[in-house]
Amino acid sequence: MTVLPIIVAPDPRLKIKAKPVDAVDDDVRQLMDDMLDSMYAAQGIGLAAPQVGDDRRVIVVDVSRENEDPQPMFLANPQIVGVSDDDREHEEGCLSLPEHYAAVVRPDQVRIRYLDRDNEICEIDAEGILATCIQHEIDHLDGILFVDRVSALKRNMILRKLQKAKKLAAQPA
Ligand code: GNR
Ligand code: NI
Repeated sequence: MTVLPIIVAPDPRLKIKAKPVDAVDDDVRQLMDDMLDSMYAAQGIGLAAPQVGDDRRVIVVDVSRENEDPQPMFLANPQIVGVSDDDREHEEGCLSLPEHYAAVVRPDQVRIRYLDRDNEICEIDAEGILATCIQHEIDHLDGILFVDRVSALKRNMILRKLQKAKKLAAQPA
């Protein structure tokens, strides 16, 4: 059980384009497990490797509710291979933008191709919160945060507040 610290914006490590893994081996599985521990510890429903300072294309997701059995998903090299015509707007949050929320419009349904924890190629159709979450995580792998998908006014307001909080936290008492 390893809980890794989650990087908070603004930070250049959240802006990188992550690199595909060659295969899901023991090393990648270790990363997936540490990410899942870190995600649960932070009470998130998804986490992407760049948020813990790793530049591989790996995400973990669990959108089960608190009163349900956990449903962890492990995805390496996730790719959107199909999207619905209809969109959905969802209030998004991000562990790298703590305490900030904004409505983001994305396709309601997506088909995702990925390598699972056993290095098998899988394809799933996702909709609703699962579709939103997986798209949010794939964005992280491309250096995109949800604030990049809202108005410049909202984006700058959120990023300025986070920048200010960092500066204050860095001040000696
Ligand atoms: O925990 C999270 N909740 C969430 C809510 C709406 C849309 C996306 C998310 S993902 C977020 C965790 C996170 O920052 N993943 O990158
Ligand atoms: Ni996020």
